Amino acid sequence: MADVGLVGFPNVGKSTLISVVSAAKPKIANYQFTTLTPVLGVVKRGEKSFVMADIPGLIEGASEGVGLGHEFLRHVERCRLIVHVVDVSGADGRNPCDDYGKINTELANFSEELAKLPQIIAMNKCDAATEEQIAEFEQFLQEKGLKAHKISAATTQGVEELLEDITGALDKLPPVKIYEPEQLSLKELEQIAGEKHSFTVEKIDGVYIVNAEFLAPILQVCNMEDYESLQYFQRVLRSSGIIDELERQGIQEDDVVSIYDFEFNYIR
Ligand SMILES: Nc1nc2c(ncn2[C@@H]2O[C@H](COP(=O)(O)OP(=O)(O)OP(=O)(O)O)[C@@H](O)[C@H]2O)c(=O)[nH]1
Ligand SMILES: [Mg+2]
Repeated sequence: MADVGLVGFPNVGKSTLISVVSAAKPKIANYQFTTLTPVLGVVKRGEKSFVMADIPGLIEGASEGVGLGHEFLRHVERCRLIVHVVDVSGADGRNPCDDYGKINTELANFSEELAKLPQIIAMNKCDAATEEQIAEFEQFLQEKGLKAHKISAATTQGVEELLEDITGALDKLPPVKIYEPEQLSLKELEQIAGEKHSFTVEKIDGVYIVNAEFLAPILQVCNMEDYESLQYFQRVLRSSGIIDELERQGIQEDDVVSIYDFEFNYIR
């Protein structure tokens, strides 16, 4: 569970940033989607510390499942603060003003919680940007009453001030929202599962990928090592129509089903 989530388009320098402020050593490369799964880093600030999460870059449509960011946005939802990283040098021929708007649209489309999270904006790659580029983006933000940190993750210019700002903001924010499954009774969960909920099943490379938002809280509470939990989960899959859909798509004994982080072999 992270305090701060780094959010931005691919290749804007999120992994570079986490690598200079923490001991995390994610892969960094000059192409999109270098980061495939979230990386956590502990940022130490004197006596204090906070956890930062580097997630795969988001692209347009991420809130509907395009690219890699989608399933990780759920993790960001539980962060206390977003650091929105923008490449102000336009290295990939992108426009930072457009980027900024597009990412926020994706966050808002994904959930209200994400849209409401406080944001600190980091204009990265200032070392490679022209003064005009920096001024233009600053002007764009100013019109919205916003400010950004001018940083270079590569040279660490401005990074210290960014961290100071993050620590100050975290001090004033409520603690990480810990999902408390025990607050949901089995009955309530059954109710969630019994209601009509949408899901999709897609077969990719022989694996049946199930996307069903309503299963997320259930997966959180079910300990799949535990027989009763597993039985319960199977009931939910059946009552929600997911099993029927898998069978309709021709699932065979032992085929792999993947639901978020949980994978299992289908058994009749
Ligand atoms: N000039 C310059 N290059 C940078 C800076 N920060 C990162 N880069 C370069 O930008 C490229 C992408 O950096 P990453 O940190 O991998 O970007 P990312 O946002 O994690 O990318 P994804 O994981 O694909 O989403 C690398 O070649 C970095 O060396 C910076 O401040 N200045
Ligand atoms: Mg990365």
